[in-house]
Amino acid sequence: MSTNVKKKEQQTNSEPKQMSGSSMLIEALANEGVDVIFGYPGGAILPTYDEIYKTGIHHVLARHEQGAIHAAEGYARVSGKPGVCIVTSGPGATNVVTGIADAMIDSLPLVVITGQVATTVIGTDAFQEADMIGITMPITKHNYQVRSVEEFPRIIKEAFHIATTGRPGPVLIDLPKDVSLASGMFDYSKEVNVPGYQPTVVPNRLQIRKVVDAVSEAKRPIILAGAGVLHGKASEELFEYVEKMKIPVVNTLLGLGGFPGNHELFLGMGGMHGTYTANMAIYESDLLISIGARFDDRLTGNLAHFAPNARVVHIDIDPAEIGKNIKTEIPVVGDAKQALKMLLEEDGTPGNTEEWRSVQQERKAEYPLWYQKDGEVIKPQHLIEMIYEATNGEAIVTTDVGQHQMWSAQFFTFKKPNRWVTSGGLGTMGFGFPAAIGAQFAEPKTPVIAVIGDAGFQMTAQEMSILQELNLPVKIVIVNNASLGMVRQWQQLFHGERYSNSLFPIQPNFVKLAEAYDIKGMRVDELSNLKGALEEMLQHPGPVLLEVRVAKEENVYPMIAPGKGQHQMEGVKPQ
Ligand SMILES: Cc1ncc(C[n+]2csc(CCOP(=O)(O)OP(=O)(O)O)c2C)c(N)n1
Ligand SMILES: [Mg+2]
Repeated sequence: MSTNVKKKEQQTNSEPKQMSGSSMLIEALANEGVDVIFGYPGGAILPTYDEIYKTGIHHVLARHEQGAIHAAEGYARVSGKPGVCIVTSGPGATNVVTGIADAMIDSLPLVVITGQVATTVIGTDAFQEADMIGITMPITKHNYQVRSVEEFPRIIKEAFHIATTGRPGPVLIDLPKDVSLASGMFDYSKEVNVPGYQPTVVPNRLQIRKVVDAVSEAKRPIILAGAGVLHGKASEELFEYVEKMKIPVVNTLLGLGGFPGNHELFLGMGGMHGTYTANMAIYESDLLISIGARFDDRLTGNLAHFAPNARVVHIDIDPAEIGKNIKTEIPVVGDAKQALKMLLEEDGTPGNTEEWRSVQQERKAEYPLWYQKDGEVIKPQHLIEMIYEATNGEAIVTTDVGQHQMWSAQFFTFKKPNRWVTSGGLGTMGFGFPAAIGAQFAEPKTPVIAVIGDAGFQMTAQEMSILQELNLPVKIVIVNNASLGMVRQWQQLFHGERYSNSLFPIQPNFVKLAEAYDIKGMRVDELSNLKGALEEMLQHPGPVLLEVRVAKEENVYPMIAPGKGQHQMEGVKPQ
């Protein structure tokens, strides 16, 4: 990756010394090993931006604060390190609220610094004042307002600790302008001690033994692997455990890549648009081992029909998840990696699952994901398969929200961890493109493809400025179905084909839009030209926007309709 921004050597100096609040922040970021921050300046945060100017710390200027925070999320998801975002008070801060909520529900470690008006005027409706502590209380893992410069180093230390340990999440630091200007002693301790916050990492051995016994008794076991496997860096242990115990695996949407998608025992994604094999396996299982998943409603469908005959093991670092949606027989509170290591140590024996596994193999062969090809019309599913082929499945894929997201989850086979970046819990349109920018910073050498809907792209398209400025080689593929495809699908199926505000008779010229930012723009509308276009896109050293006009009325199948159970999938077609 070649960028026009030069990064100064970061100094990590923890000798106590006198300095301003804003200098403390930059020093602390260097101490935390932060190599890039995403942000946007403004009045209340100006002292910090002055320090950014003086120190040359690597700052990426977004063109809307929402772009900055989604980039920080994409960076965090791919690198496993905390994403850092700095914005000003008032509108700058409220513009990052969606991203904070997104990071909270998808457990992404972020440290978000918002400028604030001076402590002397807080609460007076001062210019650009917004109560960020009140606003973000329910959507942050923790938040702080710095009331004096003396407490600032401790707060920064704690913020990074809280964001990255236990179940990761976003931590907000609200920094009043006078505090950032005040001078105090900077002593960046290596120790951190937050009373009342001691996440349980190592599971209880007795609970692990109960899992071992349950596995040896089970005839129809299944592992449901969620994002916790990725956050806990537990993919290798999961692989080893599955190979040893021969238990089939289902991934959640956010868990994709935590187990190789091309493995014999992988049954696909579960849930609303998952595979028939995966959902039926959960439905028929006698033992369901959930690792780092949270049984969200898009996964479970109607709870009354969810895994009705299964004993449930729930392994999660967050005790609040256990029993939240599903009755759990064997709770295991702890880190996914630790839990799997302990399960491997216990040396348990698998039950007799041969028949169960052969049922899964037959179903996989009989009910694959399918779509109908249609001459020169490009089917979106086919497009995703072709992106997979053109990149040998080695790319990082980010998506927005909608049909293209589900097709990407279905038709791109994720073989490795941290190659899949999507807004799962909040379902945030506008996420995918800026997240790709953050992903590219996390992995400069890996191709990053942002697969985005024609509507969602328009929510954060201004971030093409970052690609232009830094010559960042992100490839944008717009899956253009000239509609809010997922909304259109639901209106077709559940609202009597009344397409209220979901079709676009007129659209921007996406190619010209890219060209306005000096980005190579391409358009394809015939299948025979698609392969060549994808190759041209991938070979181009800089950023590219490729608009692909796809079949407009294609729907995502199979599907569990709202209120239905996992065994009631529609659009399942035997091969
Ligand atoms: C910020 C936001 N607003 C509204 C929605 C509701 N919504 C979900 S999918 C969707 C349509 C997305 O259209 P597009 O980006 O073109 O993707 P497609 O479904 O066509 O692939 C909408 C409006 C949302 N998820 N996020
Ligand atoms: Mg669309």
